[in-house]
Amino acid sequence: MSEGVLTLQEAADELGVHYMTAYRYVRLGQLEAYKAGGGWRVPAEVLDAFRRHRAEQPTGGHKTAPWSERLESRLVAGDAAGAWSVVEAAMTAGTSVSGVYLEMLTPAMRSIGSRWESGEIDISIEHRASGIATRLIGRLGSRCVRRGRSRGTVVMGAPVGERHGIVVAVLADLLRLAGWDVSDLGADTPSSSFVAAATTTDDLVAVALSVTHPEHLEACAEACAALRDAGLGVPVIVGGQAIRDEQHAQELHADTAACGVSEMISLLDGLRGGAEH
Ligand code: B12
Repeated sequence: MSEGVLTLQEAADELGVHYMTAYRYVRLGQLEAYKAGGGWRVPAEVLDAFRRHRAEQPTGGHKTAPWSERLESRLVAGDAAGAWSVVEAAMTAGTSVSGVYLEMLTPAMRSIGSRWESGEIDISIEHRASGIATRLIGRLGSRCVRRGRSRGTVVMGAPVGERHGIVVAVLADLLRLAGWDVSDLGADTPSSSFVAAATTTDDLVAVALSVTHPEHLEACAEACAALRDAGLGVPVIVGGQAIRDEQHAQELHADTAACGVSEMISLLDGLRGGAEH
């Protein structure tokens, strides 16, 4: 049993591995560590749990946590380089870009939100994690470039006051991967900007609004009404954590609700005749 908090060199010595091996465990989210006094620190109980898991493996290898937890640990630690290493390792192991977004980043961010709500982590950690998530999306975005002929353009954003914009960027990339062009207006978008973008976009196929916090439903309704009054001839689709169901969408003056990305893609496929081959 180890005691207290160890430096990374002490942890490496206890594990009988080189410092760089222990550093790699940290960077890949396998060994939980935090930064203090200019170096990495490993709580003794974390090291003991890591050792126990390693001993339980028949090969003597380390039983790794799910990718989403490994990513979450790097986001919470404020370790941008480590977060990217986890993403790269997951992709090397066969996870697709959609998988990174839907099975890693989404659950990691949701869990961070729950940990903030329960008082386990400070709001500053959530802000820092959001910054790193934004940078990850920036890097992943280059892998979501649509190839071939465009299937049409979706104008997308979050209404005035709604600052949860990470999700808009994620959805935009996922739609691009499915062959659609996206005009991403981001968070906190005025109704007039939705209308301006929609009325000047060639080959518009739909307008989509994301609402995460119920406080912004009124602004969403206002934007949907403005889009309806503009007579675009394309559906206005709402989605996000604050949207309950189809009836709720209609109360907000939208044409329909999509509860997830695959539902949104099916809706678009329906509008433009089937999935892309
Ligand atoms: C990051 C974050 C922030 C960041 C946002 C940074 C940014 N640039 O986006 C900051 C720190 C700014 C923030 C602020 C606030 N936040 Co916040 N935040 C979060 C957090 C941790 C993650 C959000 C996220 O990015 N999730 C990842 C995305 C990819 O997942 P998703 O939203 O679930 O989206 C998926 C689906 O819903 C769907 N989807 C979403 N939109 C759409 C749209 C369409 C058309 C379709 C088809 C699908 C779809 O697709 C996605 C992929 O599957 C959440 C926790 C959570 N449960 O999500 C809290 C959370 C959403 N925040 C919350 C709160 C309370 C706030 C604040 C009010 C806090 C405060 N007092 O200041 C403010 C509000 C700011 C504002 N005016 O909007 C609460 C909301 C509670 C509630 N009642 O709903 C949450 C749930 C945290 C919690 N557990 O309490 N937040």
